[in-house]
Amino acid sequence: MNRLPYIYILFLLPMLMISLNVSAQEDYKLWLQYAKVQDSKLATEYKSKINGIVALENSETIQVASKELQLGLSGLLDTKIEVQQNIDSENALIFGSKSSLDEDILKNLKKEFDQINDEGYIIKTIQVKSKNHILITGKTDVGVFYGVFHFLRLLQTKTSIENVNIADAPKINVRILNHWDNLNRTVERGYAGFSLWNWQKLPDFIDQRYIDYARANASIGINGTVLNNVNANALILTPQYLEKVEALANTFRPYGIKVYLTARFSAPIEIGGLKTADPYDAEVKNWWKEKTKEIYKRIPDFGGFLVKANSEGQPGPQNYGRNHVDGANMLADAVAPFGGIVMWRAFVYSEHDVDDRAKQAYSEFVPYDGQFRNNVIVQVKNGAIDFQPREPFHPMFGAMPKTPLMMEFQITQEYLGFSTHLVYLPKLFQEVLKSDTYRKGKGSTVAKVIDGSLDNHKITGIAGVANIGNDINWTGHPFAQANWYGFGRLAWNPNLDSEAIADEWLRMTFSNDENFVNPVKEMLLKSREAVVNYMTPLGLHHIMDTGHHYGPGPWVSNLSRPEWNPVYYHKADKNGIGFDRSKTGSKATTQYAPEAAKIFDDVKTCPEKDLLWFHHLSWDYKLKNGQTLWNGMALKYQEGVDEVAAMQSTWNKMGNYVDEHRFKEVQMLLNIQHKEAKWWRDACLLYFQQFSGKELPKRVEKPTQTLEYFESLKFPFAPGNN
Ligand code: BDP
Repeated sequence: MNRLPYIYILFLLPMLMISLNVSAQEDYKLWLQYAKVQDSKLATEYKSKINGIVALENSETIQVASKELQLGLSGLLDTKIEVQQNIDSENALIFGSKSSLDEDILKNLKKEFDQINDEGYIIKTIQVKSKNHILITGKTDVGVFYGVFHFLRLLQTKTSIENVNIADAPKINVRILNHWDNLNRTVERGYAGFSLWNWQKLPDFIDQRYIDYARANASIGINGTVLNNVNANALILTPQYLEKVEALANTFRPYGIKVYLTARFSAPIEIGGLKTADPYDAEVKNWWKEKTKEIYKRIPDFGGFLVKANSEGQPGPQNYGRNHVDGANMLADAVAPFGGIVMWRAFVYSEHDVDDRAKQAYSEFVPYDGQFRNNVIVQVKNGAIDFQPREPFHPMFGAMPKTPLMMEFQITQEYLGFSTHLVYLPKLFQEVLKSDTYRKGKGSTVAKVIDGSLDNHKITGIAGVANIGNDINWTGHPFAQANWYGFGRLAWNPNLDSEAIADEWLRMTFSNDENFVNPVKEMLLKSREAVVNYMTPLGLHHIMDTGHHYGPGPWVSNLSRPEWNPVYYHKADKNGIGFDRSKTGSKATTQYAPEAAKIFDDVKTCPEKDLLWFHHLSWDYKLKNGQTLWNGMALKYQEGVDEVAAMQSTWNKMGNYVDEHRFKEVQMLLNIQHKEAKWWRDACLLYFQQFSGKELPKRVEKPTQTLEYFESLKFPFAPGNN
């Protein structure tokens, strides 16, 4: 080693104490519990391999990495870990970036360094002066930090560190959370309390929560955060708020997290005093340039803007007869000199367009392929309607090769039972990422589109609409933490398996005991299909009650915009049910590559899980299992309810493996989920039965109430609906 290592104990104690006070509850600690290793053989191995830790640098990021290692190791190994000044003794855990390594080590790591990008890391057992050590390194400090978290994960998940040799790097550049947080601290579609950002106390008060938020994100490789709602308020761009944003950016910086903001397209009028926000207007262009300069002066690594324009009433370039390219490129030009990007959302549909809503974003955006500046990335929701329990992948992913497209997933459960229902979303995410667009033949998966490998894009991105609020457990449901975690892991590598992610999350969050991990993992993996079954089986979609989207509302038909009404989506009548999007219907299938279109078009090859998304079928249509559509659908609803009952009985046996608080919390939530699953089943089946005119099959339980009762339920104060 050619540089003096540094020690960092000074800051350790006070921070640790603050964090322990706040996180009295296990809930708060997320997957960073760092519980004592129970397996005595492994504990002995770990202790023997980690005599002390040696930091090779003292940048802010390496300081927080060192702190995390000390926190993690002292918990996992239940002993104080020495911070060493040098590596004279054997078995040190050494960490620092490439520039801090000496020639000999560098030479030996050439192969590994070639494999990783700037955010990647290497964790490797090395010899220095014939003594063994474990080295964590990377090309940048943040890479090292990610390596530190990976190393801690090995210990958290019972992995031997006897002879480590790991090189890993993220496959997607922009791995970002989208907070739909308003300046008054309400959260649009938020079910975990109020916004984390305490605007009133910022910039002077830095809540420990901000730091723990950054740690949690860094631990899963999330490197960006959009602080405010896509339904934007221009005030965020005023000096009064930018000062607060700057404080958050300063707090997150050591953790490798860049701050981004949503830009309200009409901001030049609302806060700039201009008469127009026309992107062709010289004054408007200049206003954005100056505004951007002002932001970068405060926040030199500001990430850029996220924009929802001409969608659901938000202002945009179309207000001035311009188009998405004009709007996006104007903002892109403003941020380009500073290395910023513009994430321009493709979530658009119009009440003036009589075409199938599922087709509108494609129709509006695909003609612009290749016309956006190279620092614009178009952000596309995973499906063409809106974050349903299940949607086929959005056709845009297979249709804009000359434009980088980023994925937008919703981690918050707007349409999946809020934070009350246990639904493991990485299953949903993985299903979408693995879907084949067939754009360049078989194997052109959505994952390859968004990681840029299919069309060689330089900027790549993936966004998750956050499910985080100021609830003590962050996400409302202890198991919803898995969705934040899983989003981050898949953002790092969209090819990871959701089962492996569930495994590591459970071990890190709760217990390594196989008697816990195995049954609860199974419960997680089945939970997504359960919610699909009790809400929207066989391709049904958007039949939630309107506005708040809480509970069933298949009967709703009186809203001003046709495509806001559930009846628009299920089209149930006495002849059958489903939305015909095939060649004989809206022809939405033609927006897919021919191979995919063919599969969806033909009722025989269309996956049954997507059947009623693409086809309108008679109640007597025969499903693959021989059941009629009516019976099959009713049985699916029942299956969903039964699955929740199975989840309850699994969980009820887990009391010995989990702290009492979380055990009870999950138990109560599962009880609500079971009640609500039955509500869904009964309300939907009673409603659809009016059209099918058929009896419920025997295995389906009798409804608990009448249809009139279900239709009469009103929820004026359902959360998340501002
Ligand atoms: C819908 C939500 C709405 C969001 C919108 C969006 O209901 O609150 O503003 O998406 O993504 O799912 O812009």
